[in-house]
Parts: sequence; C-alpha cells; structure tokens
Amino acid sequence: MDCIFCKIIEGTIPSNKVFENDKVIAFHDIQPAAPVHVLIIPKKHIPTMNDVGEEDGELIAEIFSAARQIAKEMGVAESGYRLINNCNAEGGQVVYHLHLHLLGGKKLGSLLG
Ligand code: IU
Repeated sequence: MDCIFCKIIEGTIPSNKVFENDKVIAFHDIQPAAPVHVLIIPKKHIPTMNDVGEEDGELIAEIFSAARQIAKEMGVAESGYRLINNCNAEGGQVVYHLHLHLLGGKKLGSLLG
C-alpha cells in the first residue's frame, strides 16, 4: 500500500517516535506548527475519519488514551493542548491515514473565529 504513514509504522521510513503499543504509534510531526506537535495514528490503515467504523470503538479509545499519556509526558497536560483531525480536502487533510495532531507548548489561537 502506498501510504507514507503505513511505511512509518513498518519502519521503512524513519520517524521520531514518542509512543508505541500494539495498536497505536505517535511521532513528532516533521513540520511542527507548535513547540509540541505530535501525530497519533492507528496501526490499522483507516484513510479518513469518515472510514471509522462501529468496530473501531476500542481503537479510537486507544488513540485518545495515547494522547492523554503523550500530553503528560510532553509536559502540556496541565498548561493545555489541542487535538485536531483534518478530514478530506477542505478539512486540510494531506495524508490519507487517520491521525490526530496533538499541539501544545504555546498559547494556541482560536480556530473558530
Ligand atoms: P494533515 O492533517 O493530513 O494535513 O497532516 C499531515 C501531517 O503529516 C502534516 O502536519 C505533515 O507535516 C506531517 N507529515 C509528517 O510528519 N511526516 C511525513 O513524512 C509527512 C507528513 I509526508
């Protein structure tokens, strides 16, 4: 499969990993938009948020659990952070393998105007 995040999971493309278990990995974004910018992804190839199924409930819980743990380890749990999922073209999605951006380490601006 020609998916860059699947290649990161396989280890054929290197990444700066901060978390891994049997279902989820997380690594530093190569173009950080904040002092802390980590991508949290399922090992299962799910292209977009629209492709998450009822059977993925436990996996989604694992992703959020990893996010909580990473936020704590990166020292932003108490100061605050943001989790973002971009879905499809107008949502700004560039890599079609489900991921959450964990952003923190500075005061983030409002996205909602
Ligand atoms: P998006 O939500 O699909 O727009 O986010 C993709 C992110 O993946 C983006 O922030 C890139 O900088 C990041 N990224 C990466 O960390 N490593 C890569 O090899 C590639 C993209 I390609």
